[in-house]
Amino acid sequence: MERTYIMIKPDGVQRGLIGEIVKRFESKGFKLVAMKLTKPSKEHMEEHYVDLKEKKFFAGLIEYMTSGPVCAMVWEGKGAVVTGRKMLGATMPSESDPGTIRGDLCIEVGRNICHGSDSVDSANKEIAHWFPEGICEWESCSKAWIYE
Ligand code: YYY
Ligand code: MG
Repeated sequence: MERTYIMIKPDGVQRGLIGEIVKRFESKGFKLVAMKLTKPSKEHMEEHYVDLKEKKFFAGLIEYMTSGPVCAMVWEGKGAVVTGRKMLGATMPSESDPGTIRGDLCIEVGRNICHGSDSVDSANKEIAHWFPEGICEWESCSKAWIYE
């Protein structure tokens, strides 16, 4: 089953939106297989966003992302990567549809409250980067009511 790395950014944590975001993934039918509140080092966050290191917003992004704890999660389910991105909404909150997390809950790109993997490949890399200890395998009792 596909897995995606979803992270509630420091603004999402500070604004008390962990429950709201977790609720959306739970209600959708995805299964939570890893979760922790953590204050990553600058080096750890730079590695997470290494593909963006040439961007002019990189330094500000790293400063914002290391300004407080993040809630790191792995969610599992059919199409979790693509659907997770749809649930987050567009990178720019002004372009995120109502009904998406960013579309409903934030205003500025530099405070867009959540991260989601953009491909299965990056999901696997991000899961290994954030959860070197591994994830929690378990069987959900609702599986037969979510999948046919
Ligand atoms: O994957 P996603 O988070 O939707 O966008 P990315 O292009 O990977 O950029 C990561 C992160 O960088 C974005 O969520 C906010 C920030 N950022 C920014 O501050 N200003 C931009 N013009 C583009 C992205
Ligand atoms: Mg991205």
